[in-house]
Amino acid sequence: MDRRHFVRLSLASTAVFPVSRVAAASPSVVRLRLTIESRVAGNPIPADFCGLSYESAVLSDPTFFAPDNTELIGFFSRLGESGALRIGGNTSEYSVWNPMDQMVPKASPPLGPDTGRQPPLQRPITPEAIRNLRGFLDATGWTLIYGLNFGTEPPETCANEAAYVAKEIGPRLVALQLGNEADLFNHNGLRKPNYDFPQFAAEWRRYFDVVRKRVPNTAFSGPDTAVNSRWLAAFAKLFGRDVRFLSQHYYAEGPPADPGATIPRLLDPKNPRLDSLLDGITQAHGNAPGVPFRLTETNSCYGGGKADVSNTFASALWGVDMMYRMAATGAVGINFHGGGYGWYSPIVGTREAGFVARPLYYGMLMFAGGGAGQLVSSTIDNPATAPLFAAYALSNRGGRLNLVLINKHEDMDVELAAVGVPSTSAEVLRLMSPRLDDTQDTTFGGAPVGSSGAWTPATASTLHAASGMLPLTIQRASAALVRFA
Ligand code: BDP
Repeated sequence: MDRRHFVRLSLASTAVFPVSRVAAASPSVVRLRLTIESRVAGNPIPADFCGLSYESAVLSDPTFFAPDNTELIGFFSRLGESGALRIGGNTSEYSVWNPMDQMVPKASPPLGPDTGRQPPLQRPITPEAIRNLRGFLDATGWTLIYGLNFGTEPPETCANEAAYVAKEIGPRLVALQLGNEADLFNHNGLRKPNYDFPQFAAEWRRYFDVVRKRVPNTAFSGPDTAVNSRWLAAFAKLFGRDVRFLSQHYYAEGPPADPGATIPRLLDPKNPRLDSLLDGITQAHGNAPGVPFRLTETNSCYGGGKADVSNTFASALWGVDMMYRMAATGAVGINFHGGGYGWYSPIVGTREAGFVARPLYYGMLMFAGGGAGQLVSSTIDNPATAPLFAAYALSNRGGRLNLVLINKHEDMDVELAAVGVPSTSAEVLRLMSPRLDDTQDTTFGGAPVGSSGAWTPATASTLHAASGMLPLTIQRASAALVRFA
């Protein structure tokens, strides 16, 4: 059903609702006060904070990340002047460097996130794929984090690949990574069941030494572990001085067959897996002071995502909250994993069929609207009355105040009084969808994202703050970006 037809039908069905049902469904309201202290600076939001992550296997189709894939370039560019593309995932351990372009049959799309449910398939990466990738990065303004095959290739082959990648990608190469989720190697068949951190550290050192010798001016990052925060902290201690940034992954839920992997759990800010990640980051910072952290792979539900959870509007609210939450912890960036038609992919499709923005993309679009800059202090007076409401304030690079207000409550509107704001007008762009579990009708600023990432806000409303106070309502299951003039 096309979008317009759907909207018409839903309006019609609202109109014929019995009054009593409408009343019963009407949301409750909570009043909150948000105090902004613009002079109390929080963590910076770097220009390349926003990122996407794709499987290495995608490179086995050299036409995917290519300068003439203008449609995908449009979707990337819409997310900001710069961003970081991370190539890795499970398939990085089975992607083989093939220095001969002509001998390789092209892979057939779509290549999405590895679900872990198929036997691993070796796929070639050729020089042509790397040259085209550089063209793609130039067209988008994005940089690259590149995962080498530490799982099944010898360090010398990784060094050959790294040398070519470093030469072709040039200044757009931010870091090389060795190993995707080596903390799971002990039970995914890549190493023996007794594989532990000391063995990983010894191997990492050996690969690092060989590869770095070939590319002495290229930075590394790691450990790119899945969940074991103790490995992250231990890695920071041993290799903190050798890496540009530390990295780990995070999936809020999974596997998809878990009946507990639901929208309410995704939206719950209290998640033991997140607590473990945050603890690991704190310990890593203690072990390697001054070395930043980047969440190089994340999404809602591992195992390729979960239908009717990962692809819903809830993922947009989760995603934008996650981005600011990570920025608030001092992380320098985040990469949402995706590709193909994976349930959690922010952008789905193929060159042949075209690309479409999923709800999660709209969360990233909202983050792009807030822009790079510096977080500033913002405090909700009584957070316990609305535990699923999150607020962030930032001073953008032009020194203007932006507020990001995320109401994940399904049945409660938030009437906010934002105090300590400039007494000027503010533009409000809303992130909305008919329902949390809607998959089709998300809009930002009243407008959908079209082909090639085309987006022009249709309904940016203007509000006026008086005496440093701005009142506004953030309806249930929606978010708002407020940009002061
Ligand atoms: C991560 C892997 C990635 C998978 C993802 C998933 O790095 O390749 O696609 O899990 O299971 O652990 O969705």
